[in-house]
Amino acid sequence: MMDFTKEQNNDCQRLSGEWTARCLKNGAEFPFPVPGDVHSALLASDQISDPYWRETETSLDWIHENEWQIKRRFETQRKKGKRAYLTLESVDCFAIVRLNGIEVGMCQSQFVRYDFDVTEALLDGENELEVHFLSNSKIAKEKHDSFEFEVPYLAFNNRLPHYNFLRKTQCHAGWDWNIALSPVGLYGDVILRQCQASRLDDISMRQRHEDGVVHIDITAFCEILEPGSVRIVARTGEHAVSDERQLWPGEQRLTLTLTIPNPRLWWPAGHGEQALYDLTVEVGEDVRHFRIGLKKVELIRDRDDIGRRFAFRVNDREIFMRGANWIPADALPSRATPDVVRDRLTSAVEANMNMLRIWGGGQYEPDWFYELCSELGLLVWQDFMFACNLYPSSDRQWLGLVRQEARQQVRRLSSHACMALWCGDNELVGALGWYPESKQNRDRYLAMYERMNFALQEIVEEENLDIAFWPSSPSIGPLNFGDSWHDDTSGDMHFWDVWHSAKDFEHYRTVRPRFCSEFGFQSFPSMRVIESFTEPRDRNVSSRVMDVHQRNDGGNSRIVETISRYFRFPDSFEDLVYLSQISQAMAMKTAIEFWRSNKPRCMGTLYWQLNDTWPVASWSGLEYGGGWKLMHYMARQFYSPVLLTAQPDMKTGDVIVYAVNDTENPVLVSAEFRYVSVSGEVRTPFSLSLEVPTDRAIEAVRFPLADFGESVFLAFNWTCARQDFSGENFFLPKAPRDYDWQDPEIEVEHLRSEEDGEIVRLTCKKPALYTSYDLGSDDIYSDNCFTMIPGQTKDLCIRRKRLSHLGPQTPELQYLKG
Ligand code: BMA
Repeated sequence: MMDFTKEQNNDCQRLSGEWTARCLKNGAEFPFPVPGDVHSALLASDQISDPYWRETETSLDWIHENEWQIKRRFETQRKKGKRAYLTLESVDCFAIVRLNGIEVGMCQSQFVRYDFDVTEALLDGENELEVHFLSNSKIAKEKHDSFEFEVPYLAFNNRLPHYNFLRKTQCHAGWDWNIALSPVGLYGDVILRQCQASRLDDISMRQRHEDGVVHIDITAFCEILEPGSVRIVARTGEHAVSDERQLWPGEQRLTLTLTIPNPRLWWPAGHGEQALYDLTVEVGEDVRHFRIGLKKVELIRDRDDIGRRFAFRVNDREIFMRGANWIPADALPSRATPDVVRDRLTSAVEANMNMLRIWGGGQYEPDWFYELCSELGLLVWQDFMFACNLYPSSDRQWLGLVRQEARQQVRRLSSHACMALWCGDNELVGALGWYPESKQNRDRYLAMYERMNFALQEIVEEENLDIAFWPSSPSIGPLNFGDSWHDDTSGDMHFWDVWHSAKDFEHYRTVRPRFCSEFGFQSFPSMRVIESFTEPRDRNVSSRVMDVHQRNDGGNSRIVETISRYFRFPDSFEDLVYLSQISQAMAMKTAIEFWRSNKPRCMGTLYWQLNDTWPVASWSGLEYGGGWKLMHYMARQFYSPVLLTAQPDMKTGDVIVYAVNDTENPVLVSAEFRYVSVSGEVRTPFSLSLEVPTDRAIEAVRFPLADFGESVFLAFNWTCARQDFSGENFFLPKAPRDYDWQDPEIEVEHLRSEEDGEIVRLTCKKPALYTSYDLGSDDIYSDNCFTMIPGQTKDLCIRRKRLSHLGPQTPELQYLKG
């Protein structure tokens, strides 16, 4: 969405705010805040109950099966001789727009900005604007039924059928982690513009970095309404440039270059400053404001003796990408506010992430989302919005709509410092092999796919905004339609064998991806979140309600089976929930530490998935509401910029400790290693100092398996000159269930310190693994998933308090039991 919120043009009137909605089925009227969605407005006016509660979901299907009308009245002063345009940033999805009873336009895509000419319909004085939403579910079916041949969708993901015919967030129809509400609404701004000589539509930017200067090529895409001269000005701080052009009516583009000497570069988190510049662009009467960052990003795909590399180079420095996949912030769009999103993105950075992939089954996020990413130092891998289904792109009208979407979005997002990559889709190459129709007639569906994929590539490359295009995620490479779920020699990989094929965690060590952009393991959210959607009688892993809040067929069984594979079976539901979170943390730790130890063969890991859209069992590290699961705490450790990790030598069984350094300079690391027995003996401290280079992981030390002895594990910690690069880690040569864990006799003391405020001090008599002090809390602790060793104290402090939608909770210690 273009940031009209900051538009300063005097003839620009925002029409967001209080509207009134009417249900066309029963005539009920209720207030409708814009931006907003129908479900949230119905909920706010007490006409429906909480969609996330127990099994409420399907009882709300009448909402997407119906038509809705939203209206508002507004006063305006009609400017003589000016043309009037109504700009709607994001309408979900099919809707007829009427001004004073006159139809002024029809919206067909949530991802396209519409600029309707309302010159004839606009009145001086009072006006009435109406958006009439049609039923997207009905239109999806009609489009499917009238299509030349079958275009299948993933039925086990999508409870609501045929949404692949709609340009609407695909997971609105349900996903293997999402509720299927199919929201309807106006998500961006609604603006009335009265324009004399020109109307500014899009602005794109590209940067050219030379010695000591950055040139920003700014292109303004305008509709010229009267022949004459148009002035364009761009300024940031003390630097400005302007030009005046004689233009004829019609679509025109104006370009101008602003040069910034002695640039302060923008860096991803952990690699330098997130320097941002305020930039203003004026075109005729229109003014737009941007916050830009000066950075260069390249996708490195050099051939090597393995295949081809897949790495990002930012400002001439190769950077290992540590991150996760982003899905929409909430299944109810009105709840995805900047405050909520800021909290989730802050959590990502706090876990040492520097990249998020905006997954193709979600949405292009609003400008403020990318501004937050730029401010926080998160690079964005941006998918185009297609996922897992097949798409009707042999229909030229449909493809035309996609082209319009792609052009607008590529231009809109070009000014954001965080942008790193445009990717064609999520898993569409693999999807060709998932359906009987496309298995039988692969030629047809591949040709259809390639029409769309090529259109997207063409747009990214024609716009030429210096962000690379990658055909699909996963992909081995351009025009390679092979299996990138298993090929680890080139391209990006989705590695799902552990979760979806029930292989053990050690199986992560059988592949060495160049870049793993998806892999994940599920867990339950904390008891506190479970309590928010259940009655006490539902709190059992086999209950119907727990099944409804699990969208991946067999998911709860997989969780339970994994628990019994690695742990002694728990006595209570609470313990099972806790163990599910440990399993997930162990899975991701195993994968990510192994792949990081393969640097530079592997240059990035983005796990599935950062966040949740509603309270559900899922692969997320942040539960619904943003609380940190154990895995997110673990992520802060396995993503620490300097990492020591123990890996088994597949041939000898010895334990090799690798040192990994993702910072830009070599670091001097001092490490201490201990053998710890379940009964609490701590043996032979072994220390080591070494310099760790930045370009590759190195072997630091080897421990023969024979040295371990029964019931012993390895614990180690390291320090660096910079405190925030220090860390701790451990390695169990056997599964946790093969140890007789004893009561650790943990003692808790509450202290206060000047610097950190309240401190929780923990000590133990026997080792305690995966200790958690306050699972499901709104407090973000300095740690909440740690190993306790006799003789060591663990001090916890609260780093941040989060806004909560849940009631209070009292901390409760949890640890691995024997
Ligand atoms: C990936 C994603 C999603 C899905 C996840 C878990 O492949 O792209 O489609 O939610 O797997 O199954």
